[in-house]
Order: sequence, then structure tokens, then C-alpha cells
Amino acid sequence: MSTASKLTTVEVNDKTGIATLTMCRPPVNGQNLELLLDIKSSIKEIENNSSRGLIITSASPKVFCAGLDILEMYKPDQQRLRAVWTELQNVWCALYGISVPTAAAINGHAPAGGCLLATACEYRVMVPDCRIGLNETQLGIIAPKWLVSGFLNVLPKRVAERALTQSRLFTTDEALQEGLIDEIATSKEEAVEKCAAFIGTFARVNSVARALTKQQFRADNLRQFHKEREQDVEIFLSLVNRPEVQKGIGLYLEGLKKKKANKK
Ligand code: CO8
Repeated sequence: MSTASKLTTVEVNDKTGIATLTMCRPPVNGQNLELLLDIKSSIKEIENNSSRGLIITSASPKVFCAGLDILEMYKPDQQRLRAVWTELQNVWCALYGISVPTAAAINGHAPAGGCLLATACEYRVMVPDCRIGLNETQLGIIAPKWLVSGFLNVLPKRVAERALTQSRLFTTDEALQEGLIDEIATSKEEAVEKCAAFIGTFARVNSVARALTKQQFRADNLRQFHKEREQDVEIFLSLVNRPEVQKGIGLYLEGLKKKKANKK
């Protein structure tokens, strides 16, 4: 069974009942407004179609998700920027709070918003030689508490604080060593299989008891998020609009373009 929207697909495995949500926005799954809206509606679809679990992955061969589309933040249209941040909040909230088991098959790099998606899940399997982490400070922006909460669920506070302040991107091996991911897989297919095996471990657990237990563990972070979400949008907008932050984002974009030119 398969449904497709423009920038994501949802496929439910007939045998296992597990849904795979694939992000398909080339080249790097940059989270623009349209991708975020599609991810959100795919999560809602999975929530409502009685799937036994959710695996999130990417159609790109090298990148799981490059985080927010930086072009949305550079010389932004204010209304659109507001919508982008609100939808990033909605995606996190939907994925972090969904009752079914969740796993990320991280088949490529996962900086910033990519790491956010992965750490909103309950389990992570990553392919070798990639990088994952929250590198917002590199762009002159500060990741708010809700964005860091999944990261803090899996890493000791001291490691998380240092990683965020240093804008550290962990290699696959480092991520495994620190507990940021749970397993390494040699390919995307193997990563998806390992995610499915994790979700399969709940087959004999009462699904309502499981869901309520998950909710109990996550309720404090979600409650705090809902209390602060409107203020968080205003903070994000004022931060991104600062001239020095705009300058930093512009330089960062130039760096990405130069990197590509040097590869040629
Ligand atoms: N947004 C827009 N375009 C991007 C992004 C991005 N995040 N990342 C890469 N691109 C573009 C590149 O500019 C390039 O474009 P073009 O083909 O037009 O030259 C194309 O995608 C391919 O990029 P690369 O050649 O770099 O591809 P690689 O496969 O070599 O590398 C990486 C992939 C590792 C993902 C690399 O592109 C990279 O590091 N990208 C930047 C990732 C990043 O720093 N993202 C941070 C976004 S900020 C965020 O998500 C959270 C914001 C929180 C704010 C909190 C405020 C309160």
C-alpha cells in the first residue's frame, strides 16, 4: 500500500504493518515550508491509518535531511518565515508525540533539523561515514529547548551542552559511541530492516499501555513546548532578522556554494 504527496511518500508494509515515511526533496531534503507541511501530513496519515510503527528515511543517496532550508532564513519573507518555523514546531510535536513506535533510518547526513527529526524518534540506525548533530550556533542561531529535548533524551547533559556550544557534528562512529544513535547499518535497506526489527520488539506489548507509557515520558517536554511555542516563534523571527545573523547566514550559504565549486 502506498500513498504519495509531493515531497514525501508513505508506504505501509503489508506483512509488518509498519509505515515508512520517505522525504523526497532533492538535493538534500532542505526543510522548506512545503516539505514541512508534507512531513506533517504524512505523520498524521500514519497516525490515522492503524500502522504498527513509523520509520522515517530519505530518498537522497547521501543526505537524510540537511535541516531547515537556509534560503527560507536568508533575506526572508516575514510571513513565510513565521509559517516555516511554526510548521517545524508542528512536525516535531507530531513526531515526538505520536503514539506508535518510531525509528529513523538515517541513510545520510543529518545536521540540525535532520538531527531534530532523528532524535524525535525512539530509535536511530545510521549508515557509516555520515554526520549528525545540532550545529545551529555555527549559523549564529540558538536552538530552543524543545528542539534540544530529543537530543537530551539520548545524550548526557554535559555531552549535549558541549556539542551544542561547539556546533559539533558527530561522525557515525562517534554518534554510536555517545549513544546519539543505537546501531550502524551498512546500507539504507539494512537500516530500514533494523528499524523494523526494533518496532517488532513491541509486538507482544499491549499497545495502549505502551503508548501511555511513552506519553508519560514525553509529556513534560510537550507541555513546556505548548506553553512557550508562540513566544518561541517571536524569538526565532527576531533572531533571524538581526543584521549580524543575516550576514552570518549569507556567508554560510556562500561557503556551501564554494564547497561545491571546489568539488568540481
Ligand atoms: N538549506 C538550503 N540549501 C542547502 C542546505 C540547507 N540546509 N544544505 C545544503 N544545501 C544546498 C547546497 O547549497 C547545494 O546547493 P547547490 O546545488 O545549489 O549549490 C546543495 O544543497 C548540495 O549541497 P552540498 O554540495 O553541500 O551536498 P553534500 O552532499 O556534499 O553535503 C550536507 C550535504 C552535509 C547536508 C551539506 O550540504 C551541509 O552541511 N549543509 C548545511 C546543513 C546545515 O548547516 N543546516 C542547518 C540548517 S539550520 C536548522 O536546521 C535549524 C534552525 C534552528 C534555528 C533556531 C533559531 C531559534
